Amino acid sequence: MIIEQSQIQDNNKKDITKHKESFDFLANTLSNSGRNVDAIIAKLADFQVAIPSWALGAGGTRFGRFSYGGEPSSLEEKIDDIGIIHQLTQTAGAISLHIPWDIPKDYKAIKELASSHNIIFDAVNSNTFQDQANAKESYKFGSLSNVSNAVRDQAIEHNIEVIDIGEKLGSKSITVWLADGSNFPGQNNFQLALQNTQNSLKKIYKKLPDDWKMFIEYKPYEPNFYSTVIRDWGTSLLLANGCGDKAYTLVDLGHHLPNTNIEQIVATLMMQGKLGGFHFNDSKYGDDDLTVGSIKPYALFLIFNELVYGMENNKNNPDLAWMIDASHNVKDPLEDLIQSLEAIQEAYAKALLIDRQLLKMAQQNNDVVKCQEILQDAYRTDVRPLIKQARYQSGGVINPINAYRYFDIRNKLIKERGTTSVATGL
Ligand SMILES: [Mn+2]
Repeated sequence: MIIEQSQIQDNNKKDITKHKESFDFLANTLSNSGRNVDAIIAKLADFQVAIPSWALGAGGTRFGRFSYGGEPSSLEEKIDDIGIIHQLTQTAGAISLHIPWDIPKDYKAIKELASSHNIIFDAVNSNTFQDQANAKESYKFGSLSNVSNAVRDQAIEHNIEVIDIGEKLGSKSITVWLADGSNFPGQNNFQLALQNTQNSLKKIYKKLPDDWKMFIEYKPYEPNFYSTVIRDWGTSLLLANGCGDKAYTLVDLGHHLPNTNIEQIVATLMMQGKLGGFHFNDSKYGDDDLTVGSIKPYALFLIFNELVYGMENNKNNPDLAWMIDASHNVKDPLEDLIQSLEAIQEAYAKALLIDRQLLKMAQQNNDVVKCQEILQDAYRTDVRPLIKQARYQSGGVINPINAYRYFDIRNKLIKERGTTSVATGL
């Protein structure tokens, strides 16, 4: 489903007067305090976040799953859904595929479809956390860390196949997340499991094309509850360093124990030039995969403070691969993703407002009160007119959720695809 550009323009007509008023006021205020509003808007417009192919249907929990109707049941339909989000927000110009759920049948056609929506293929994700039909070996007791050679080889082969598929689509990176670990003390030899994982990753790394990156994701627990082989950023960094220059750590906001200082992790990794990928979501207790910014927006802002600092100061760190890694249980997934994109842009815009010179001076003078005032002055600024302006200038809509509802997109998708279609991989 394609929304006509004229529909977008008509939709913006209702909102433009009110938007202009609030934008002009904010732009004036910011300019008067020495901020370069055009530069901020250009950065917001440039910022693109990948949508993973598994986020477009109802995720469900281990207790149940409640469908929305009109869910995409093929890779083509998933790309179409991201196309809708991108058309409205101009912020979702990339898709992250999960193999084997999303193996294209016709590569040329898939590439053409994506480019018709202005969508590129971001990192490809391997899957060794569940057994595939007809698989010879089982991942029940781990994949890259498994005690069995045959299981490890199968998992390595799978990752290499994922790289091959990604290459055909124009991807430039692979994300490896392992569910490997143990549920009970004594079940695993920690050292052997880590050593096996390092050796397996090295074999995958060897097959990595020169212009590719490998992202190593970590997670402290779940689905294994006693130990996880790649449990934290330090372990991930250790493994990445063991592989080589093209291997990086990936931070997923939900993959930390409660109250972890994620912004400090970001700062440390960027200083080392080793932060490669970033997965957005929000959480209250664990890997809750809730809408970005719905629970801890201030923490997200503090993380963006470090990301912006790193992007400006750590030229040894590559451009990051941004992705939303969330699950949608009680909201329309497309609306949920639009809300997440808005929250990401908001945190980014606020971080761009921080007066870095002033903050540095206050830090040098140990003026703790001033430091907090500078951060919170940026945080308390209502930056939404900047985001709307960036979207509007890029050809998107001023108010994406309103437009999504006004265009009645979910009902149109249900009409097109029916009420029982289920997104593959879920
Ligand atoms: Mn993730």
